[in-house]
Amino acid sequence: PSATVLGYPRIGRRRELKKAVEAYWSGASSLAELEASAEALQLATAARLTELGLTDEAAVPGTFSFYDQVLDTLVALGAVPARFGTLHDDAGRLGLDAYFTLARGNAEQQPLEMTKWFDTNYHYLVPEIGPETVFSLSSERIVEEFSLAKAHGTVTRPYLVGPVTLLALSKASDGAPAGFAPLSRLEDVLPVYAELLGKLAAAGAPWVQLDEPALVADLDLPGGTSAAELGAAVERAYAALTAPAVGAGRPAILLSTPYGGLGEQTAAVAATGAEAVALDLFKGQLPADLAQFAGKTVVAGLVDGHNIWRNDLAASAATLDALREAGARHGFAVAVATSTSTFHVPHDAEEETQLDPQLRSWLAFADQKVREVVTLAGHLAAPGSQDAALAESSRIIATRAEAPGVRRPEVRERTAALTAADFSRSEYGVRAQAQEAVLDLPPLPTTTIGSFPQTAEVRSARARLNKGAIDEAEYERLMKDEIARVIDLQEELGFDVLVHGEPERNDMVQYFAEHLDGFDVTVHGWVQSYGSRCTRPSILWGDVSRQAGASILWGDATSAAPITVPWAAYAQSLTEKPVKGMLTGPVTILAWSFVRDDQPLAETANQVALALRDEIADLEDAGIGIIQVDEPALRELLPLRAADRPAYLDWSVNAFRLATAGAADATQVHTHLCYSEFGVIIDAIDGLDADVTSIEAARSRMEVVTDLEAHGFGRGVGPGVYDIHSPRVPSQQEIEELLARAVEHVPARQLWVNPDCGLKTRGYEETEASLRNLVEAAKVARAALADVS
Ligand code: THG
Ligand code: ZN
Repeated sequence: PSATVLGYPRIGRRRELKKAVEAYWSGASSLAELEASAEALQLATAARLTELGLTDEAAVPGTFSFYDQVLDTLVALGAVPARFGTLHDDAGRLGLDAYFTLARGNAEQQPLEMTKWFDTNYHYLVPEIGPETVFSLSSERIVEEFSLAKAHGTVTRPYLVGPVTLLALSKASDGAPAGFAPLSRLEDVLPVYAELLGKLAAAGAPWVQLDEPALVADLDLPGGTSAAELGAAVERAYAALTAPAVGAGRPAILLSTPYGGLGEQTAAVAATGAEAVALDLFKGQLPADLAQFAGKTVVAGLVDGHNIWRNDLAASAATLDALREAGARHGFAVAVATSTSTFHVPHDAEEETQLDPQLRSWLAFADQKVREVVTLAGHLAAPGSQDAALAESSRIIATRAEAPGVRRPEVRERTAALTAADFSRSEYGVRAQAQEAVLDLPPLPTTTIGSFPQTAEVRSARARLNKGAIDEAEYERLMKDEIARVIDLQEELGFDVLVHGEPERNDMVQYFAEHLDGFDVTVHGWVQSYGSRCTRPSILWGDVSRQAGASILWGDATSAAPITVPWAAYAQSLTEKPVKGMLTGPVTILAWSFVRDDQPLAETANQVALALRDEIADLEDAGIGIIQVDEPALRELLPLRAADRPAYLDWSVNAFRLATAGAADATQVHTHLCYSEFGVIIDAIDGLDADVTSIEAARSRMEVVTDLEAHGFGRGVGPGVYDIHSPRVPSQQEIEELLARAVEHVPARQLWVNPDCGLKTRGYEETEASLRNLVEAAKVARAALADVS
C-alpha cells in the first residue's frame, strides 16, 4: 500500500467495545452477543478507513483486539503460563474465555502482570515464558478477522507483535532458573509464527504486519541480553520467517518499528528479508545509509501516531521528496504511514464541537491522521498535486504561534526570571526540625495516599452537576458531606495524618486541567489505557497558569483563584489532626495529557510547576501544614534510549522542585510514586527532595526497602503495606510482618505506614477493614520499637 496507518483505535467511537466487553463480563450479555458487537465494530472500522482514503489492498490495518495486542499474539502461540493449568479446549484451542482468564485472573490465579507499552500511556499484559512453555498454534482469530473483512470487501493487513519483541517484553516464568532469558526460546516460537503466516496466506492475505518496537528501546532485558544479541535475534527470526516464498507460503511482511529511531539496529532490520520496513521518522531520524534498504519498500512514518497535533505536511512532503530521490537512486520504493499505531489518540477531532474552532483546527485525531497520510501519499505519487493542502497546513500551524493564550508574556516572564534559588529548599535537617516542632507525630505515622472510594452517590452528583440537574451550591453541599464522612472515618480508625478524600475530582489530571488556563478537555476523546479501561487526556495547548476570575465554585472572583484550597481548608476545619493538601505534580500532568509540541517540555513543565507553587502558597496561608504533590508518572516518561535519560530526569526533577521549593521549612512536602521498579530512578526520587515519599511495595513484599537501604535514602518514606489493586483485605498480622521487614532495612524514624496507592477504585467495605488492620498493625510495630529503645 502507498498510504497506511500502523494501527487504529479499537475501542470504538462511542467506546462500543468497552461496553460490549464489560456487559459480557458482568453476565448481562452472551458470548454470541459479544462476538456480534466485535464483528460490527471491525466492519465499521474497515468501512471508515476505506472512506477516509485507505483504498489500496492491505492499507487497512487489522488491529482489532478484545483486550490487548500482546495477549492476542501470546494466545495465538498458545503460551499459557503453567500456573493457569489447562485453559486449552479438547481441540487444543484457546477460546475467548481462556483469553479473558489470562487478562483478568480467576479465583486461584492472579492475571498476567500489566506494564507500560514503551513510552505511551497504554499498558500491555506481560507474557511469562520459561523453559517449560509449550508453543502451539492455539487461536486463528486473526485469520478469522481477516476473512470477515475480506468477505465484506476489505482486504486488511493482519497485525502481530513480532517474535523478537514478544520475547523481549516477556518475563521469566515462576519456575524458570535464575538468569533465564525468554528470548532464548526464539527458535521454538518461530515455527508457530510461520504456521500462522501460512494460514494467513491461505486465507488470501497479501501482507502481514509484524511489530518490533523492542528495537527502538534500550531495554534492560532479562538474562542480560545485549543490543548485539537482539540484532542477531532479528536476523535469525526473519531469516526463518521469510524463508518460504511470498504467495502460497506466506504474506509479504511489513516489519514495523514504532516509537523511535532504530539506531544501531538499523542494519539488522535492513538486512532482513522483510518486503517492507516501517520507520518512525517522527521520533527517529532518517537513516544516513539508505542504500541498505535496496529492494524493499521504506514506509515513512511521518505522521505522529502518539500526539494530537496536526502534521506539518510541507515538512513531511520535503522528507518524502528526499526519500523518493534516494529510492530512485538505490532501488527502494517509498510509502507513507503514521509513526506508530493511532490507538494512542482518540477517533475523531470533528466530534469535539464544543472546542474553540481555532483550537480544533490544530488537532489531528486518528481520522484526521489517516487523511494526512493519504494527502502525503498523493504528493509522493504526483509532486505538486497536493500543494493547496500543504499550504493550508502551513497556514493553520502558523496561526498557533499567534493565537491568544498560546504565548502570554506574564507567564513567560516568570519562567524566564527563574534562578537556581527557586529550585531549592533549606537543608533537610533544618526542615525536619521545623516540621517536628509543629506536627507532633508519633513514630511510624499512619496516612493514606489521598483518594477515598468514589461512591455511586459522588459520581452521580458530578453527572447531575454536568447535566444541570443540580446547581453548584447543591454539589458543594454533597461534596462537603462526603468530606465530613471521610474525616470522621479516619478519626475513628485512628489515622495520624488525614486526607479529604478527593470526592470532587473525576481524575487526578483532568481535574487540574479543568482549573488551569492553557488546557481544554474533550467530550469523546477516550483513549484505551488497558483492557476496557480508558482515559480522556486533556489538551495542553497554551501557556499555563491558574485561572483568573471566578473558580467554578465558592463564588470567589479574585485573580488566579485557588483550585484545591477551599476543600482542604473545609476538611481541616473539621479536625485537630493535620489534613494533607493534595496536588498532582507537573510531570504527571504532562504525562497524562496531550502536550503542546511547539516548545521544549521543560518550559511547559516549569509553567505548570509555577501554577502549583502558587497553589501551595495558598494552601499554606489557609493553614495546611502538609502538602502532597503526586508524581506517579515520573518513571513513565523516561526516554526509551539511555542517552536521552539524564536530560529528561534533569528537567522533570527540576519541575517538581520548582513546584515545591517555595514551601516554608515547617511545611512537610510529601510525594507519591506508583509502580515498583525503583532501582532505575532512585537517584531521581532522591533528587525530588520531598520530606516524605510513599511508594508501591506490598505486592513485591517490601523488596524496595533493600533498594532504599543500598542507596542510603535519608528522608521520610512510606513503602505501601496494603495492595489496593486487589479487593483482598490484608490481615493485621501480614501488615505487621511487612513493617517488621521495613524496620530491618530503613531506620524507624524515617518510616511511614500507608497503603500502596489511592483508594478511589476500591469499595468502602474492604477499604475500611484494610485500613483498620493497617492502623492496628502500626500500633503494634510502634510498641515493639518502644520496647527495643
Ligand atoms: N489518570 C490518568 N491517566 C492515567 C491514570 C489516571 N494513566 C495511567 C493509569 N492511571 C491508568 N489507569 C487507569 C485506571 C482506571 C481507569 C483508567 C486508567 C478507569 N477509567 C474509567 C473507565 O474506563 O471506565 C473511566 C474513568 C472516568 O470516567 O473518567 O477506570 O488515574 N489521567
Ligand atoms: Zn499510586
